[in-house]
Amino acid sequence: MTGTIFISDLHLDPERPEITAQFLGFLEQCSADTDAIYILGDLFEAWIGDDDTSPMNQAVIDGLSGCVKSGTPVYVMHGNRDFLLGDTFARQSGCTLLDDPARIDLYGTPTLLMHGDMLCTDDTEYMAFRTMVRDPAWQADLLSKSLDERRQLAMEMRKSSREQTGGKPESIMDVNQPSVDKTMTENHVQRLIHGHTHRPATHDLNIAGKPAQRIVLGDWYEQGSVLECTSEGCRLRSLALT
Ligand code: LP5
Ligand code: MN
Repeated sequence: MTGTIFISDLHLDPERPEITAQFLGFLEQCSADTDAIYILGDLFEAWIGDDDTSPMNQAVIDGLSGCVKSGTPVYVMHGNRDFLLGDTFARQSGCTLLDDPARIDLYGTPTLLMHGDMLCTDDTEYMAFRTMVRDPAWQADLLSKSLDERRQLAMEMRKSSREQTGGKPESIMDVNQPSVDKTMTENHVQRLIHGHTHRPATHDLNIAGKPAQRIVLGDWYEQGSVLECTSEGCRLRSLALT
């Protein structure tokens, strides 16, 4: 792998071991040519706390740690499924947790990285839910419950989310364009990279009177989705599942 790699929305789940295997194989391709890997949220289908040391979680932590030890920094942003990833995960995997949004210098181009959910401002019910679950006091209260209780709660939340998203128009679950414009303008960037919507594409925009780009990463349900950037530019490609 060459340059800087961006992925998101892998939704790793013990029920889909083939995706985890694909991801672990992908991490083994870290090499001296890989400058960094950025995982922009929803690496896991549901993360209920760093104390959940399931075999899948441990295998993923070991894979990430191998890549970091070989010299490639790996950055992880929270998604709406793994917002409970914490310091223990970061220490064990060697990954650096990133704020959302995070502004980086990508080979000379200021670039804003986000999971993407914050841009879906038309989805007012989700925005209210997000405010609740990102509250440190709410999180501390949840983390004080047993793993079994948290597992049960996560299942209920997933069920409720499936029911609600099934009834929402697709347009509500996409980014709100004025929110994109405002976020890019406020952060002084002409390039934004995010995931969450599972609609991989490169959108040409005009921000502050200048050409700009919004690059959307795809999910890893049917195939992988990888954005590779070098000093020459960025290439979004899909990765066939083996
Ligand atoms: O995730 P997805 O693709 O189905 O839809 C998202 C938004 N939904 C969510 C909710 C998550 O799926 C819930 C699962 C979290 C797993 C980890 C939990 C760990 C903590 C718990 C255990 C310790 O993010 C969905 C958006 C959609 O993306 C598109 O952007 O629309 O938003 C919703 O569905 C929100 C609903 O409208 C309202 C909230 C439903 C859940 C309410 C459960 C309340 C239970 C409270 C328990 C304390
Ligand atoms: Mn998401």
